[in-house]
Amino acid sequence: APGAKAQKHEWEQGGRKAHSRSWQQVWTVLESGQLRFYKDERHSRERPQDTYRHEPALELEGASSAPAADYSKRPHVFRLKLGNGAEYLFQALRSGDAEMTDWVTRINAA
Ligand code: I3P
Repeated sequence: APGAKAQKHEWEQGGRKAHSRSWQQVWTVLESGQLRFYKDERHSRERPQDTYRHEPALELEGASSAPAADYSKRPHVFRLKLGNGAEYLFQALRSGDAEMTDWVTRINAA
């Protein structure tokens, strides 16, 4: 199931610190081995090409995800590491740790 989440980009591929590091609230869709981000659910349904800030989909092949136990500024946060080395934090905004665990499981299965 897609869901509302907050996202923070931490590292670019190649190990550079990400340029834009603030939290963004996004609607996230996991489908066909990709994560895509939208302004809201309506955009994801009606305008699937119109991703948040025109960001490309994240390819989950070679990616891994786990709870971000070392990040204590927000609750229900997990980390995504892509195969290319980029890293993101996500915060589950709907139903807490249960939702966070669900995302981690589904990302690792994708
Ligand atoms: C960032 C913003 C983020 C903060 C990040 C800042 O500034 O305050 O909330 O991450 O810190 O760089 P800006 O909005 O100017 O981009 P945290 O919430 O995790 O502290 P960081 O550079 O230490 O990741």
